[in-house]
Amino acid sequence: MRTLPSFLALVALAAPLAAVDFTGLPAVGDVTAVTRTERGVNLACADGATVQVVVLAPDLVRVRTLFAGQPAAPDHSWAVARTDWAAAPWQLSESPEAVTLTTGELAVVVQRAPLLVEFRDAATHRVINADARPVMRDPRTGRVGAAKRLGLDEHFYGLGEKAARLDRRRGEFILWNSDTPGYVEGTDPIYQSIPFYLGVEDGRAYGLFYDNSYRSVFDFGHTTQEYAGYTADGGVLDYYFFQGPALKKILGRYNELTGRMPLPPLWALGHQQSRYSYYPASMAEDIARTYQAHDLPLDVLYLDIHYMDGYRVFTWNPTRFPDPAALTARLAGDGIKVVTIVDPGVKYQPEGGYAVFDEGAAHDYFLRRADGSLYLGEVWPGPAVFVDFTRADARRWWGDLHRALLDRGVAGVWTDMNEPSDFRDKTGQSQRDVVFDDLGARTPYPKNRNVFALNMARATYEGLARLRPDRRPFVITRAGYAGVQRYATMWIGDSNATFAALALNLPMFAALGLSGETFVGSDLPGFLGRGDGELLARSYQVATFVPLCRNHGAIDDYDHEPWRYGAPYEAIVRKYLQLRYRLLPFLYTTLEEAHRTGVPLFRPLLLNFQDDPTALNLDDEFMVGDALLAAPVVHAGERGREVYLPRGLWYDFWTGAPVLNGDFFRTDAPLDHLPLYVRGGGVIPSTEPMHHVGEKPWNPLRFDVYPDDAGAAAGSLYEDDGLTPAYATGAFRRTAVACTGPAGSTRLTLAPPVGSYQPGGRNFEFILHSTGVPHSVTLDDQALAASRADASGAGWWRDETGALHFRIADDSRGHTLQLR
Ligand code: MIG
Repeated sequence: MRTLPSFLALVALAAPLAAVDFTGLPAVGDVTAVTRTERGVNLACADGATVQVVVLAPDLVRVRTLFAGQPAAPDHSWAVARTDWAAAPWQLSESPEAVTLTTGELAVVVQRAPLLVEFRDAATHRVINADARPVMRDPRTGRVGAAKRLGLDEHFYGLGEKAARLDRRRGEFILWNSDTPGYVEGTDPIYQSIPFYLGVEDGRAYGLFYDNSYRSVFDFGHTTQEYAGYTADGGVLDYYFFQGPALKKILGRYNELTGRMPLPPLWALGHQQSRYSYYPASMAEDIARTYQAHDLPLDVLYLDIHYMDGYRVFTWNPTRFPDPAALTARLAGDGIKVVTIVDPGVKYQPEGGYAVFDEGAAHDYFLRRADGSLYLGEVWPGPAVFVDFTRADARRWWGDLHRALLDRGVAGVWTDMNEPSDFRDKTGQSQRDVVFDDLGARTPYPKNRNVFALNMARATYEGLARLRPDRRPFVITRAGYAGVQRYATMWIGDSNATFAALALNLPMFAALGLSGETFVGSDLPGFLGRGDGELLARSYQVATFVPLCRNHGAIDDYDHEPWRYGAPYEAIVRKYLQLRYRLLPFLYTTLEEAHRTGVPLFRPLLLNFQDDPTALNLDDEFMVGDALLAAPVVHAGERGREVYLPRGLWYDFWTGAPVLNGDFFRTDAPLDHLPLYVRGGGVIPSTEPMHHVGEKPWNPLRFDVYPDDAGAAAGSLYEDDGLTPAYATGAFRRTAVACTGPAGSTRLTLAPPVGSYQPGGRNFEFILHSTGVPHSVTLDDQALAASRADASGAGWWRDETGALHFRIADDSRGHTLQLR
């Protein structure tokens, strides 16, 4: 028996190569001439190729190779959101051996023969990253390749959605959007393709974005220790190099290049319930009512494919949902929003009677094969056609079709199956001859599959924004490519309801955050299978801090709603959902930071503690923003675990007790307990729990202040109307809170709020953790009276944990509390 697995492994090795393979890929020729351009150089090569080096910013350089004989293609990318970069000063110097471009931060040294590009730190001249070989292209197949030198202790992150550990070192990954239900760690590829990665060595980071949507392979020292290799099955070799050394800085630039996540409606952070599928309408209402009866918060209810008439997109099944507008209105009365699924496959109905097919066919919006025949796939409605989302007119038409949903009160759209999946052949092999318009260039399927979902999400997002300009669109997608964050939030597809899958959630969410996608989530407690109450409880403990918190389950599985597992488990879910709603001010503030800076909400420790080697591959803890650290239990039967806290002062979130660390320690974690810590120096805004977002105003608004070992802390609160795009034009409010030490003369300052949004009258409550009892407290130099928690008006008191509370009215002004 023992020989069987290794025999299978041998068979697997003999299977078609997944490995990065440079055979048959000739290298670009040596540099023969250098031409200065406005923003860089064009390097003419002996074989007729041109390598363009373009300085976009002091820390961002694009390297684009136009190989000899490569068909000219327009300089266009569906991923890139920004092409107008302010001029960044740079200098050119040439020697017989090399051409060097120097910016404020980078020296790009191009060796002439062979042509090798090296990125150095402009100040220290240290090599950050360098070609191991010249770039390559096979003129016969069009495959392109690149190889970068591999540092002995270099670690790799990113590539978006991968069912793998956080650190990609020694791994090898394929980018080819694929419908892979029930995937496990190691299944590759899965739904999304983000060809962006980060390299980190000795605490310093750089980023590389290979903007090519063809099927590609990334090899981080899997095949050889010589290089980190990259190949793509066609297209351009066009990459962007990001200089750090700070990871957060790189993410900021990546966010600028590929576009920011717009803020979703605040209710997107609420708890969501889905099932494949809720029908008829009365069942959806029963679920909503049961939520209320069980005192469990709920913001969103999903309708999966059975709401449609024969799986025809943009229709309603008249028997199951005779009056969808009445349904959404009744649910809205309880604060519950409805999100409906929309699949890309349009039922092929040439006999007429289905307007979506008729209109699409009349305008010739559906994809065709090279021989001119319609591309017919097989999905839920049976034979189906697919829209060419590379066409602006088709996107606009598709976007407008959402009127059939919005007019009936639907609040958001869930786009599924957009790899695109086709039951006849999920690999895409037999679709290779499908042609996309692609801005008139008429490019083949292999270039377009990975951007299909991106363009569909764009059509959906822009449609919702157009049809309902006073509301922020909410779009959720399964597949995607770089830049998808501009249009959609995502979930990680058909995960298993197992502890192994729960453990895998953590590196998956962390890697997505390191790849530009902050609004991520997974089905609770896993899509396939039901799991048990223990899995449910542990899943919700993680999901408390995951942007998309959605319970969902497959058609043939037992019910997944929180009350189906028994009262003790339901109570745990309630506890954590209440915590989530309490922390909405913190979660929303952190989400807005992600929107603005590209630094994700859900973070691997590495992102906040880049210099800490222990954080390099820590897969079972995560941080929320830079203040909270969660060490969830993700294994069955465990009632305790090892926790690592980086150096510094931390606090136990539940008790407020200080924990001084820089090491691993063991902690108890009974089933209802999530080990949760606050970094000293952090400020956490929170409010009262509620049943849905917007049930009541955030009053009181609490700021839990956790001083660091010098007595200092700082943080802020971001608010806006949570619903409209007005935030983008200044209708927000930012409130900064700071604490300065030392103990004995602590001062808390509330800065005057910034921004035009007016939240209305309310109280602020500051909770200062870990300090002695003051003799006196002044508010703006006037004595602040001692008071009690259950009293009203301004005052201060001490609670049973020893924390000090200070209550003041929010009068839209700055204030200072001085303790002595
Ligand atoms: O697997 O629409 O990932 O969330 O419930 C079948 C039915 C197609 C896949 C999605 C899943 C959804 C299901 N869909």
